Amino acid sequence: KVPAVANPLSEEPTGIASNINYHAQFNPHFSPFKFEPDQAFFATAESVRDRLIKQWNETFLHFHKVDPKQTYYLSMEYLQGRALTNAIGNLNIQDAYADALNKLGHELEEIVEQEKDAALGNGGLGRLASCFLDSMATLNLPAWGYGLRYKYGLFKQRITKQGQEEIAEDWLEKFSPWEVVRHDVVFPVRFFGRVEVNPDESRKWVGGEVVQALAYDVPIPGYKTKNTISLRLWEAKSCAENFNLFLFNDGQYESAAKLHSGAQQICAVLYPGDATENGKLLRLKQQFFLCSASLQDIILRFKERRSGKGSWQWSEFPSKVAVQLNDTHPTLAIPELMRLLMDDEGLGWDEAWDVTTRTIAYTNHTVLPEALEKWSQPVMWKLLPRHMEIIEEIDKRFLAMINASRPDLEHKLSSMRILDHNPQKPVVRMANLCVVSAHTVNGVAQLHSDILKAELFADFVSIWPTKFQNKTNGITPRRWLHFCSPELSNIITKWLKTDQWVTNLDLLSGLQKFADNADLQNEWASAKMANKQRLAQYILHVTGVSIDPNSLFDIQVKRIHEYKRQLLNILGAIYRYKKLKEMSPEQRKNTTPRTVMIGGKAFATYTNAKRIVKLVNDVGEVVNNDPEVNSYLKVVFVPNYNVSVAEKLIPGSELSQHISTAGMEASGTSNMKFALNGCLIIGTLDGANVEIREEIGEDNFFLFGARADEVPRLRKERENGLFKPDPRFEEAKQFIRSGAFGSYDYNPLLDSLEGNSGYGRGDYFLVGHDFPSYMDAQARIDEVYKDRKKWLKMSILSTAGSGKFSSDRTIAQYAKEIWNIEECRVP
Ligand code: DL6
Repeated sequence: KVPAVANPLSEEPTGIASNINYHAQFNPHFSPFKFEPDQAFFATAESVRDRLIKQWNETFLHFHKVDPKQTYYLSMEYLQGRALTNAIGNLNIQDAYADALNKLGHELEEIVEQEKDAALGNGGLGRLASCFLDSMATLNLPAWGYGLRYKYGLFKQRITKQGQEEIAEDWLEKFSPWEVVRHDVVFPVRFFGRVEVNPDESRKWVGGEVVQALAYDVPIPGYKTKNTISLRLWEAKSCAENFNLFLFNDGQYESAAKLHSGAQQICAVLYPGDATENGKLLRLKQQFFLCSASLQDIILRFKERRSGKGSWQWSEFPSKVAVQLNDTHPTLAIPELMRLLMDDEGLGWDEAWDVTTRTIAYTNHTVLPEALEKWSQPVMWKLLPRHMEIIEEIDKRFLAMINASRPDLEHKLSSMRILDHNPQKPVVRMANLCVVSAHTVNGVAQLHSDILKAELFADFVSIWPTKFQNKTNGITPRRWLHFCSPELSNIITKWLKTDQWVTNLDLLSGLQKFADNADLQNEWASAKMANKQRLAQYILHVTGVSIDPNSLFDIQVKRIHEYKRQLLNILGAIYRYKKLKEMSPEQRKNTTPRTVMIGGKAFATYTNAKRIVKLVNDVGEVVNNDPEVNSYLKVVFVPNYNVSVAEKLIPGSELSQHISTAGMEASGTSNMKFALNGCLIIGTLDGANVEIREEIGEDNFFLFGARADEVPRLRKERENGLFKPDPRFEEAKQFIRSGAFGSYDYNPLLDSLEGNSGYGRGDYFLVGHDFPSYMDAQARIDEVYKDRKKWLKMSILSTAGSGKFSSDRTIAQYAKEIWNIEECRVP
């Protein structure tokens, strides 16, 4: 009944419905005779994309005209998740879309569930990049993201009797309705080859393999603004000349297409396993591919925008371009920018170095030694010979600078240098290259930035004391409260008498004065209960386990890693189970019923992480099927944790665990999402927990565990045999060893918690040390939960104290204190 002739930009439900209908009938992806939910999703998304493209074009033209200084965020990861709810929410047309879909016989809630997550990232670092894009657009900043268009993003996790199984996740299986391929934006990217020296001493990188980088733009709309920025993702492709027709006609199909398939490998998967030499080479190729394509594009845009404005100088580049490196993964942007400026544009070293160092800034996201990238020098010489020359020169000049001006640091040079010439394993230290070359280096939470300055980069701080900053991470309040928990969002708007908090999160502090108000508490409780019921249905659907919405919902979701200590959580649950078993039925009635939910993916080759996944599942199997206690405790492993699962879990949570060994979690961002949603935190003084506790008040945070500054001493004491384990800890481990959770051999995992030192032993992550204070904090939680009013007050205060953790605040600080860019709003 809906006419197929559409005004693509109508905001009326009938006009929207006809635009959806138009896409369903006239785009060639599906048969026009069906309109099942998945077809409806694609048609709906395409109709939204029409609006985004218009806004994207207007934004691009406006930036082009104004020519402001623009930021380019280079990241190997973006965890975008689903886009539909976010897009129609930011465009403020959700209701009209819901009505339009009703006219077409569908429910918006059902349609949004059809979308696959775009999971082009592993965890916090990638999700942070996506939150940042949302804030850049919302703040009307001239800023773009650059990344790679992986065919297979983060793997799908399947749980079997053996534990975690990884399956390739084909998010492009049908296609992505959000991206726009730009056949006119293609750059050549070279690998291997050799360096030719010209008679005038200038150099040219020639030969080797050349692949094409093709741009795909994903429009990123800001909230209630026309500004729509770009996430430009590069795909690698080969050109027709690289296809050997002669060999193909000779039946040698693989040889004929060798260069083609080589190009396709580059963007085939997010983070290819790097245990083999081939895997390492591929990862390095990916990093360079991102850097080279992005910088060629940035330079071209700079020239285009400048050329309309009379004569210009290269020295103006840093006043028009800021490049932010998201961790060390895009470090090759440094030598690539140097190469492009010197070899292609003819600048001398000093001028190129001045431009590069005034353009590039670096964010560090980890102090874990194994995560600090080091690339083999021989591999780099082979793949990127010209870049290695440049890196050598940077290293040489750094050395000379220290020798000339800081002789007191000479004995530190072996660890400060960019090139580590260890004859067994010569490597390039990417973090050192970033610190030497970037104008600003920042950590991602105050504690983390302090640790960077006091430990990891202490010697560099003594040379460049003003180079180091802190930028505490943040999350977008749109996705992580306004859209994922509309009930709570409405209550907040009602009590604050404004919805301005969605873009000015500090306004949440206005809830503090109502924290004791019985009416607010009742509304709060019913919104939470509705979210818990929805979550319970989801858990039943994906695991078959029925959970009680009246129990305390206790959630830990994040990548599985020993330092994040999911093992501490499950050992606590095991101890709780054992005690419940020992209680009389009467005693059990006095306990606080709990549902412990743990979710997260383990890296495919990380054996202990996979053992932890298996253990959580095995414990759940026993506990959930034990009729004596299963109304007091359930343990659920939430499979395939990703952004859209998080959007269901977080609104329904009441307690969440952020329990890493102090000093090891750079920031954490899910802690912010949970606190914003009125969930109480049990946590250590680690990463952003420290600031969350300061903001929401220490009475509203369940603190336990060693502090970061105590950790080295505790490890030493342990090495010296001075650690005395708590009997509860011993009991929990012994219970597993007794076979209470099946016959799987958990001894290697438990052995990591035993002994005083040694590889895979010695409890490096201090689970044993922190166990008693963790259990005491858990006992306090059980007591407070019985006092409904107190719990609700704490929950309201958690939300009220979360204003600081908006990514709008973080990005505004980057814009002012690192990038020096200003708002450029589309009129
Ligand atoms: O800054 C985003 C995110 C932090 O919140 C996490 O604490 C931190 O672990 C993560 N870092 C990384 C880097 N690699 N490692 N490990 O993912 O960054």
